[in-house]
Amino acid sequence: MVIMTNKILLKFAKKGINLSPKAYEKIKKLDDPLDFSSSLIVKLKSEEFSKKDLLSVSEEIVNEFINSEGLNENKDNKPKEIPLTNSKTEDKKIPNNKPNKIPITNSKTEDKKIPNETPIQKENSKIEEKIPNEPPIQKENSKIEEKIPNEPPIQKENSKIEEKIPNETPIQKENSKIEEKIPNEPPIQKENSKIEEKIPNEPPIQKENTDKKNKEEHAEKSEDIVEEKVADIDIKHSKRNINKTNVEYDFEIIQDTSKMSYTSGELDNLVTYFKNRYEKISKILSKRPELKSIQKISEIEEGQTSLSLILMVKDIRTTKNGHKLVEFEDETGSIPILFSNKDEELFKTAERLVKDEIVGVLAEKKGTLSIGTQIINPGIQRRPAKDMDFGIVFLSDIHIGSLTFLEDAFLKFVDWINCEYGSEKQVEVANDIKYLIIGGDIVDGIGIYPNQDKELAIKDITEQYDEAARLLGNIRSDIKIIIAPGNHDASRVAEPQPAVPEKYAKSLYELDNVEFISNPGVVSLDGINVLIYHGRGLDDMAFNIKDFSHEKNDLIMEELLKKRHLAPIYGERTPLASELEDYLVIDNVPDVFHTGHVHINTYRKFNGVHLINSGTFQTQTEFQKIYNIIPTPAEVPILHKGNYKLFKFI
Ligand code: D5M
Ligand code: FE
Ligand code: ZN
Repeated sequence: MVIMTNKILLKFAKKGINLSPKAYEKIKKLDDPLDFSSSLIVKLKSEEFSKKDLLSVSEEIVNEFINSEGLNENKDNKPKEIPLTNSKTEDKKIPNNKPNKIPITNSKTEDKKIPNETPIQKENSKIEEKIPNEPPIQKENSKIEEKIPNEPPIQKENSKIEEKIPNETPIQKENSKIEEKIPNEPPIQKENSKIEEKIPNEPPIQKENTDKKNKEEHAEKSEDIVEEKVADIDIKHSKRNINKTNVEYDFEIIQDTSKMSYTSGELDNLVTYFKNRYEKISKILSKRPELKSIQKISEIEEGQTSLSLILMVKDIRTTKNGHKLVEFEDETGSIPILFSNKDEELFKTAERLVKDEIVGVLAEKKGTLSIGTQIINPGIQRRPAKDMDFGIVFLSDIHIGSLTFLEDAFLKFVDWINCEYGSEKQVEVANDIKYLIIGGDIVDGIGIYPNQDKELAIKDITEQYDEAARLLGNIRSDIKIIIAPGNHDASRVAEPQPAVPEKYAKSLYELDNVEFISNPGVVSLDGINVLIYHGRGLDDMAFNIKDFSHEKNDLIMEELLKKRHLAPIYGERTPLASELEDYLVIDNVPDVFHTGHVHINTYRKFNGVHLINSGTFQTQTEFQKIYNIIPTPAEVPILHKGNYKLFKFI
């Protein structure tokens, strides 16, 4: 709670807002103080208080805001007004995310899960003196913890996942091929040396497609990343193909939590939930050769010097000399382990630890002090490239119903996918598209953040989905559309989120080429496995890990794959429902990991897995202005015959 306290005050302080002690006491007691703080800041900054001078927030202002948002101090304080799908279980589930009701992060397992106290005493002050103070050297993106052998992955069954993970760094991409001449604009070099190209407003001269050649070579080595603006060529305008398609789809839903029976959300469930997370990730970790002879904390003997453990992170502190002191736990106890900043590589890994994640730890025990020597992430095996003779388009965060939704650009996108817009070559790509995935925030929803209604073009959730159905209904019917919910959709807020319910999206359900899935969800598209995750977990990672940011969400995706969890941090921004099973564990490594939510396009390939964030079709909102989030709207990623392309519609 101390950490939470500082975060609340800091949050307001950063925006030049001073909290009165009473106001602070009030906020602290709320179910989701940080989320509430964000909302209040948005209100204060966007409304009558938009002057620059230091604001002081009294208890009255807090009360007024609580009342105006219809919040109950003992209820989930999210200002979301969208009716929920599973109303029976909803109210009970969400309380699990409340820091003041259940001692989540720090002590969640203490009371019930850990009967025995650890034999190792915490003596932080002594530790600090023993290690000299040397600042860690920051190297970005320079190190991969995993040691991953080239073994074919075994799929679809947790118990079969083989995780011998020795040393291998991902092979760097060699984006050596530029397919087209760029007469209008010079290529802009971006991180990962992607090629950005603008296609001239004329049909380009056809050249031999390099895709086949690429397949011959090592996938990650010869990868072709193309970014291009879709040429402003209107070929013809026709209505949606209403005939039933003859295309054969090998479409399979691998993971969909929508129809699960949800838990009641009692404390017992939280314990079961974390136990399940621990067991699932332990199973992966225990295959690692370094962790062959692990023991439990309670089994550590007096005088024992080398430790090999599978542990959950309970708390992370930085000592006054800049080392990381991490309090770990398992079901038998807890243990503090120090990671010295003298060991650069190890320290960098320690800096990426987050609360509630599960890792393997090797340590040297000297008396009461344990010094970490290695942190072992579950990691992933290299994914071999698969043959793919079709294209998948990735969208998210369309935010239909918002005034900032870029309808014109979206209409161009629809025309392109219908093979009616773009250069000849771009239309050829469109012609190969078989699947379209929408990873959440299809509509803008209502009551998602304070004063959102001022930015809404459509103020009724059903009408928003009607509009979505009208727009998506113009897409040719031989493209299968897969829709997962996001935090703006009419699903419950806690993850895993069930599919967008028919009740609010009837018109979408009436389209015969649309499939609905939970968030997260896993589909197999003609053998290409795609993990779809809207991405609230990315927010927590961006805020908690040094060097990570919303812009670098590709690095976050890589880290989540290594951690084998979509939202490891419990009880901060991402509301997680404590189900009996932790569905946010990445059990099986996908071919594609698709996220959205942050409204910033990224692409990266990690150990053969395509990491794709599909950006948005919405320009910056007032809310995003406050967080200085600069979106990359109307840029559409495509996985075309195994190659990544980014087509821009503005
Ligand atoms: O998210 C749009 C953007 O706003 C995305 O970059 C994440 C960011 N976002 C969303 N909620 C929060 C909170 N609570 N704090 C900070 N940043 C946030 P969207 O889901 O479309 O609203
Ligand atoms: Fe969004
Ligand atoms: Zn979102």
